[in-house]
Amino acid sequence: MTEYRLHCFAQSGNAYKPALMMALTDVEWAPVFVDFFNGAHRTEAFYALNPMGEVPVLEGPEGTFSQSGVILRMLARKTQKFGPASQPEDDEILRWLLWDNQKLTGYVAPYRFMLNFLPEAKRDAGAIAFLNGRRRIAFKILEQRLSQQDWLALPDRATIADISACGYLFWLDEIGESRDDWPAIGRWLERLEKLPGWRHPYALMPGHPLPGREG
Ligand SMILES: N[C@@H](CCC(=O)N[C@@H](CS)C(=O)NCC(=O)O)C(=O)O
Repeated sequence: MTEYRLHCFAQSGNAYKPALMMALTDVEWAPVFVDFFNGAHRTEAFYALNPMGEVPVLEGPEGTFSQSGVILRMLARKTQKFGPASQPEDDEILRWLLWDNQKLTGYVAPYRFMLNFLPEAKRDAGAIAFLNGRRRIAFKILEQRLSQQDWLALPDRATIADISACGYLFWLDEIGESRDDWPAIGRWLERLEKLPGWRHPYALMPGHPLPGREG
């Protein structure tokens, strides 16, 4: 039997984080499709699974977990991969996980959502401009960090901080960005793509393309 069940959908970079972690660590898992764009995360059944009403949720032998950062930390402990080897490393990894959740993914995800998935009539130009400004600051911080070292939290190896921060960045085209304009980020994404087991989010999780967007 499959060890883990990840409630996810292809367009979710937050779900991609644990999906990628499991792909990179050879953990046995199966996706459970959440029909997010038809409101499946707003149903009683989903709130019973996660009172926060958020994807991802991971079910496994250790229990039911939400928040990608918590899931990544649990999987790192379980697999003994991409995690810390000491308390200072743990602190540094957590520091970047929190930064990613609030300042990088926290702005990139709604920005991409508004540009790509929200019907045009519902788009708010002011909100889009605000999110674009905030996510650009996060891009600059990421670019600066990665021009100093190969990996985000620890200089010499990939950790769950990298797996978290890259969550939305294999969709640079959907954010109106290009690796050419962010060379250190681009080289880091290439390093991630070379990790054994790496796959693009649309290849790892169900639900792509969205109905009506085929071809
Ligand atoms: N910090 C959370 C963010 C999760 C999140 O925002 N997921 C989106 C899908 S990608 C969601 O379920 N949004 C529903 C909502 O915000 O109401 C994590 O890392 O798991």
